[in-house]
Amino acid sequence: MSRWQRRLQREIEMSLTLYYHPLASFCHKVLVALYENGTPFRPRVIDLSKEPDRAELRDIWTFRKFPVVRDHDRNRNIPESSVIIEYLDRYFAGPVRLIPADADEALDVRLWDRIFDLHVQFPMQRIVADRRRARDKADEIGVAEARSTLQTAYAMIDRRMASRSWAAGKAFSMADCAAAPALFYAGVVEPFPAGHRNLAAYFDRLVERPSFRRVIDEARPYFPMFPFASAIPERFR
Ligand SMILES: N[C@@H](CCC(=O)N[C@@H](CS)C(=O)NCC(=O)O)C(=O)O
Repeated sequence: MSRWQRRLQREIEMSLTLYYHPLASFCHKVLVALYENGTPFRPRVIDLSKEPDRAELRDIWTFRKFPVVRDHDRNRNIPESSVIIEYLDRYFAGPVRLIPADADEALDVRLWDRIFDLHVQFPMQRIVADRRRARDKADEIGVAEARSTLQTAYAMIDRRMASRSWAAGKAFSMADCAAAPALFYAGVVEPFPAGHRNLAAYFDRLVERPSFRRVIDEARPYFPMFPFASAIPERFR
C-alpha cells in the first residue's frame, strides 16, 4: 500500500463509524457491504443490555435500532440498512457496485432488497422475539403467520434462483447483502423445505462469499445469545 493509499485509508477510517452488534442480522447486511469493498470504518459495538449504550444509540437514531453509520466528515448519521448501503455506494464506492448503474436493474435490486427485509428478516425476527418472551405472553397466531410468510418467500426465492446466480441484476448487489443474513437466521428458525434446491444452492453461494464468511466468524462468539443457538447448523458453529 502506498503512502497516499495509507493516508486515504486513515481519512476514511476517521470518517465512518458503524454502530452495530456482531450478532444482529440487519448489521450483518451492512457489514457484508463494507467487507465486499474493504471499506474502512471504526466499529462501535453497542451492548443493548447497558443503558449508556442504549442512550448513545438513541441519541443518533430515535428508534434506537442498529445499524447506524456516522459520517464524521459530512456530519451525518445514516440509519436503515438499505439507506446506509445506498450511501456507501454513492460516497464510498469500491470495485463492487452494490446498486447497479442501470436504472431498471437498480429497481430490481431495491425490490429484492425489500423482499428479503420485509418477507424474510421481519418474520424471522418475529419468531425470535416470540421465543424471548415469557410463555404466557407467546403469540401463537403471529408465529404461525410468520412461518407461513417464510414458506411463501422460500418458494418464491427458489423459483427466482432457478435461472440466476444472484438475487437481482447481473452481479452481487445490495439484494444479496440483505439475503445473506436474512436466509441465515430464517433457515435456522424455519428450515428450508428439502425440495427447494435452487434456494439451497443460492444460500450456499452466499455463505461461501468471503465477506459473509467473515461476518459469521465475527458473530460466532455471540451465538449462545441467540435463542435458537442449538439449531444453528454444525457447519457454522
Ligand atoms: N429497518 C431497519 C431494521 C433494524 C433492526 O431491526 N435492527 C435490530 C437488530 S437486527 C435492532 O436494532 N434490534 C434491537 C431492538 O429492537 O431493540 C434496518 O434495515 O436497519
